[in-house]
Amino acid sequence: MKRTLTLLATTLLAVGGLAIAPTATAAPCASGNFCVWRDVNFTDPEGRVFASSGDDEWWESWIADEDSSWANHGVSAPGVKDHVIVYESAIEGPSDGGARTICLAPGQEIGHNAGANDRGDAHVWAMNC
Ligand SMILES: [Ca+2]
Ligand SMILES: [Ca+2]
Repeated sequence: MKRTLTLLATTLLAVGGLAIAPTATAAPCASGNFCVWRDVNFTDPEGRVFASSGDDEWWESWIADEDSSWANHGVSAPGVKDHVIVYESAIEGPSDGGARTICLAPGQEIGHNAGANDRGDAHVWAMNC
């Protein structure tokens, strides 16, 4: 039942994303990865995608503060960190990354988000948002 509710919540979130970006399709992101694109709707001027299956506490300059769409294709399992939190600053002591710009549940794809646009510098996998 809990899994059913989680899937329902994920579906509702996905529907919300589609309402904002009606032309969005399933993001091209390999299973197990968190993917980021520099343009909205999972696109990039050079066809690049930032894909990461682990934490990255200091994004490379080409994607840092350029992120405009995001997809969490992490694989869910009991006890697995399957959510992804993006931070506005690199996580490098003494910085703790500062504010969270966006957080994605497993399977969630966000084609556009004005509040998080071009702000990310780091991401960490987590149990929850
Ligand atoms: Ca951008
Ligand atoms: Ca930033």
